[in-house]
Amino acid sequence: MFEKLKKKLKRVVERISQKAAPEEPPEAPPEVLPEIPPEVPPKTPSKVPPPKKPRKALKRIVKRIIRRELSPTDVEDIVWELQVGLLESDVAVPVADHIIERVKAGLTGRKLGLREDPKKLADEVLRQAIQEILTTEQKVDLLKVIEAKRAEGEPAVIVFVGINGHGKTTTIAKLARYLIGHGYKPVLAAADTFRAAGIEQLEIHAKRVGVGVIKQRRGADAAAVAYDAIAHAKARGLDVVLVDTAGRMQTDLNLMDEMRKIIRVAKPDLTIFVGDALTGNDAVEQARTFDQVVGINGSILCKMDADSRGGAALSITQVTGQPILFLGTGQDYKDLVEFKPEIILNALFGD
Ligand SMILES: Nc1nc2c(ncn2[C@@H]2O[C@H](COP(=O)(O)OP(=O)(O)O)[C@@H](O)[C@H]2O)c(=O)[nH]1
Ligand SMILES: [Mg+2]
Repeated sequence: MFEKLKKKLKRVVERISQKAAPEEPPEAPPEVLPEIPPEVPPKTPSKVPPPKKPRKALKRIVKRIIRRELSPTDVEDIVWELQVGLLESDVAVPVADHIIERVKAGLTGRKLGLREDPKKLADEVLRQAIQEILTTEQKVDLLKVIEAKRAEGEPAVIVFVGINGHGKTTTIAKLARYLIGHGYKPVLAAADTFRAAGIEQLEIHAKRVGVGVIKQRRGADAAAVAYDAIAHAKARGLDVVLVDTAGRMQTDLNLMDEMRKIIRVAKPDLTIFVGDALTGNDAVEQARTFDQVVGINGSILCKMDADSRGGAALSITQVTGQPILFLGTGQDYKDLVEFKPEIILNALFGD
């Protein structure tokens, strides 16, 4: 995960370390020994204290070694390299700018003591900036949402939106398995009625993880399928309805109308965007579009196992203002991890 971005950040850390490292003291001039004239009787030791000048000079050098301050030029230099690295990794421009501002603020005027490790300082400043952009005020706890609905005797309804082929159906199956593992009873709604394959794929996954599917024929009204599934869950006392939807390009106006209708009818407790991390900033733009049209409460990013650039993961939280809930880390149903900023930070700064 994030191999390329990790390499780039490592270079930035090295650059900071070099700039923040204490300067070597200037080489001392070769010692010139005064020639002692022969046969001169040794002088009696003088009581005059040694001249002050050399001591002062020595003090200045030591001070320079101990306190090497990063100049604005040093910082600009470092930040330039960081900016290039982030943009090459497909981090969204406003997010890259934010990281850079924080790094600038963290480095400018910083003085390093002799015993301080400049690499540690560099790591800390970068880590903190990235942690910030991965954290939202908005917190979403999926299990808590389900619990709260269960307390009301209602199923929690979760609608998944996103572009086809990016991992929505697989992720829904992974989540069903996850919820069953946590003692809940989910049911899936095959509201991707646009393609016959859409319904079949969901059924295949559902069978494998052992969860029921509510479906209608191909071309049926997607909102009606979601409605049926909710009614079914209520009648059977199930806890969660996971609604799969069609995902043509986000610019498709019919699709967006269909999404709005599903949301109006299903009144979901959560609407989750599922994106493909490999598409980088495109995934972030899709999330933003879905957010504008139907409002999302969070994202799930798939294919993290294959993503070497990290741009989507670093950008999506800030751009949408909504948290990442899970990461898809492989094609198996168990390959779903609850999101924590540390996962990203460890991938980027771990050994
Ligand atoms: N490597 C990897 N592949 C994934 C992941 N999630 C989904 N996929 C694959 O992405 C492809 C499309 O997934 P699918 O769920 O059908 O996408 P949908 O069209 O959005 O419903 C499938 O081949 C999945 O196995 C993931 O986290 N890692
Ligand atoms: Mg699908």
